[in-house]
Amino acid sequence: MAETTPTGEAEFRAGFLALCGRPNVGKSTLLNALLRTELALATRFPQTTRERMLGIWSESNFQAVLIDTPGIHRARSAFNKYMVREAERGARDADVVMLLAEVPRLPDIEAAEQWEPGESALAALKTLADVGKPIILVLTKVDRLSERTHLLPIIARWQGLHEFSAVVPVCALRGQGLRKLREVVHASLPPGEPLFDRDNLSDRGMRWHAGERVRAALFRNLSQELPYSCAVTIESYREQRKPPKDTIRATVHVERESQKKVVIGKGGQTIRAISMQARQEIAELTQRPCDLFLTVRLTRNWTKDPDLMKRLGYHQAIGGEA
Ligand SMILES: Nc1nc2c(ncn2[C@@H]2O[C@H](COP(=O)(O)OP(=O)(O)OP(=O)(O)O)[C@@H](O)[C@H]2O)c(=O)[nH]1
Ligand SMILES: [Mg+2]
Repeated sequence: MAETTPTGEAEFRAGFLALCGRPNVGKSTLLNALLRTELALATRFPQTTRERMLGIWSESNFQAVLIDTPGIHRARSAFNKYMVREAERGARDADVVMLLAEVPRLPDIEAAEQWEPGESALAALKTLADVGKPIILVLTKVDRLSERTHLLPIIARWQGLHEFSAVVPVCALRGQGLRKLREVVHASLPPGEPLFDRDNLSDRGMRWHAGERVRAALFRNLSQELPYSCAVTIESYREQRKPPKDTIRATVHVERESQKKVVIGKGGQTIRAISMQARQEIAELTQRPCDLFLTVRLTRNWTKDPDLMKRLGYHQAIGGEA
């Protein structure tokens, strides 16, 4: 255990902190804001995060290992069930859970006083409360509020539903509320030594992050539904020392033949744009130039077939086992 001052103030604390909530509430954006990097994939589309990822948040007096989880939602397909299990597993593995919930867009204070959380936000709370860990409620996207006073009835409504260890309103995009969140997180972690080297930012290697950058480019270049039918596997990742350069070969898997054409685009236009954007982002992350070669392949109905999902790297919680 870390040495403490007589007041106990300098005691180092460390632990796992899961970021949970409905899809699209801003979990990955908050993780990036806390880590001050664009590590996690965050898009305007729900169900962007597919698997748990650890982001290692090191401060002078604590280390919180942040678990970015997929959104908790009512899942139908085998793959969506996999994502929700990943989220629950994240909460179970944590010392403390953050429930993220968006503030509603409200016209006036009367509407704020009438406001109730939606069914799916309540379902996310129930799922997490059942796990039994202390829960910090983080109210996200407060920049959407026309008046800050609208927050009070919203907070009161939530507090009537569960005994949260703290409630913190934030705007991750503008960095508001993060100092308060830092204090709350420090107070909620158990005393202990750092769990990871301070220089590490993530438990996932560059192979995994490179795949995520390709997925980011898919979201940017394809129409709404198609990125959900895509998976990315990295076939090879070669690091050349002199001159420093990475060469990556990756496959974009689609579910149906017709989707292959769309991803490739007229004369290969779309896949070229995807490759160029992903390559730039990977280079920003590694601080080295990179060559990226993408192939598009049909892996028929992979989101429905647990064996194929496993082959594409989604193998953590299939079959109900954590
Ligand atoms: N206005 C506003 N938008 C935000 C804020 N934080 C996140 N967003 C936006 O909300 C959208 C979803 O953000 P993500 O961080 O991907 O959300 P998520 O909860 O990780 O989503 P899933 O991984 O799909 O479950 C993105 O378009 C973000 O830019 C905020 O503080 N204010
Ligand atoms: Mg996410």
